Amino acid sequence: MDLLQIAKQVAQHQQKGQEMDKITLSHPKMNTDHAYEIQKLSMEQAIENGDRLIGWKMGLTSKAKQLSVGVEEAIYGRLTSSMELTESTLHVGPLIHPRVEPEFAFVLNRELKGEHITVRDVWMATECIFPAIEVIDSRYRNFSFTLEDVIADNASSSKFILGNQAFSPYFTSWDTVEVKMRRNGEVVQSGVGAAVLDHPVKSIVELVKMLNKEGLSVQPGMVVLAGGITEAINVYAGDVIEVHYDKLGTLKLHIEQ
Ligand code: 0L1
Ligand code: MG
Repeated sequence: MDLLQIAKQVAQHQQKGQEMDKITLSHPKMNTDHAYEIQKLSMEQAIENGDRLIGWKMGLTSKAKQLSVGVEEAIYGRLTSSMELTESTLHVGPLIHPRVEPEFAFVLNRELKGEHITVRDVWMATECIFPAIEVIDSRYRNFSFTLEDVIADNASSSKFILGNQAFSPYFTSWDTVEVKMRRNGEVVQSGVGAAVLDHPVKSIVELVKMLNKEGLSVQPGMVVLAGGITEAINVYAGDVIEVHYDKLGTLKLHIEQ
């Protein structure tokens, strides 16, 4: 299996917003180690073309999410500078079948690494937390994939936006924050922070442990999306998405062609 060749194809589909066949159809022996290597190599392609690694995301962190895509474990992906939206508008023209989900984003102020990482280590290293919206856009037809496929496709990462206001990690109990997502004024999803591995901080612990297996770490200044608080919803040009985070305010995303 030529992992670099596969990674180049994945990178092209990600860059052009084009659907592709599941890699496991042509490479049924691909395992999760291969898949994370493909993810790394494909993101290196993007970085060679001018993008920059700015953080990590955790995906499939809730039972509901795992059930909805038929995958039974949390995964991680890489976030790059070109994924960050700086205006509250998402252009769906270049994307395939985007979905959005509310998340919390942790920003770290010191390196986090090692298999013995604790919740305390994460709190000591957390500079601030933002309410955030993640846009996922699987490159596979019908959002249908195996665990290995979705890892190789950078955990469906596409775009993300952070709120304007950062919060102290001690501002609230993040597992109790209630979240409501509206599409064009109608509530379409609601959830609570505990949906993310019982507490979003545990997602950061899990990420550090997973990265450690690859000899990687979370660097100071990096942003980490902890995982979806509700199920993701499809979005279409003309939609207005509003996510209300109890006590933290509301994030709006205008969906345009
Ligand atoms: O961020 C996520 O939880 C998505 C991970 C990949 C699975 C999917 O595309 O739904
Ligand atoms: Mg997510």
